[in-house]
Amino acid sequence: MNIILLGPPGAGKGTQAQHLVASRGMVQLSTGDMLREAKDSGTEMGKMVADVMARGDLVTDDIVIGLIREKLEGAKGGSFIFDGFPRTLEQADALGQLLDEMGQSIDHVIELRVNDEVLVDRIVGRAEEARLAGKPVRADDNAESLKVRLLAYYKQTSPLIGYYHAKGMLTAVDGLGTIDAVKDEIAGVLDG
Ligand code: B4P
Repeated sequence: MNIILLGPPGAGKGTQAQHLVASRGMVQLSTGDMLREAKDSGTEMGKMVADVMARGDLVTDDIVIGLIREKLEGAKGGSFIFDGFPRTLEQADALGQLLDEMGQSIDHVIELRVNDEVLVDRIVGRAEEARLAGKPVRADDNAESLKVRLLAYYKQTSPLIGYYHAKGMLTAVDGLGTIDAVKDEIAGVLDG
């Protein structure tokens, strides 16, 4: 089973993906994690994307699609969770084609619905928690970058809701509940 977790920044895509990895042995493909890894290890590509990510803008489609292609080609099967990918219609088309070539498809697209006030609280809260624990704070976890991230979501990513709804793949889940409540709702969709 392959699924896409769709939703604005801080909706809980990464959080829920990790639960699915632990509970179902699925394989998490997070483009955010891949890009942060490239940035932290100082690769050429990492240097190119660092400013874009810190600002809160989307990285270009060709870079992100390239990362996913590489992961899928290197994978030895398994059930994939696409976490934070696709984020544009071009990425969605590319994913469809890549899976098609592998004889696979997307089974569920889960849209995590959370309002902007809660998103801001969560992201600012995560930055505060990291600061208190003496851990590094994500360069884009601040009020200014978050504004740009939300704009990018509404402008470039939210059209995917209609795109997948038209294909009959989309289920919206209330992302406002506790982490466990959201986890149960997602399990209901996958097992239902
Ligand atoms: P991502 O890494 O995908 O980050 P995100 O959207 O901000 O986070 P997510 O929704 O996973 O939230 P999380 O679970 O962490 O992207 C970062 C950047 O990378 C993008 O802005 C862009 O620049 C670039 N990028 C990534 N993919 C791209 C693509 N495909 N194309 C172009 N650019 C791309 O949760 C956040 C916080 O909320 C955590 O502290 C968590 O504990 C808390 N939380 C989660 N669920 C909760 C709940 N139910 N209740 C209370 N708290 C909760």
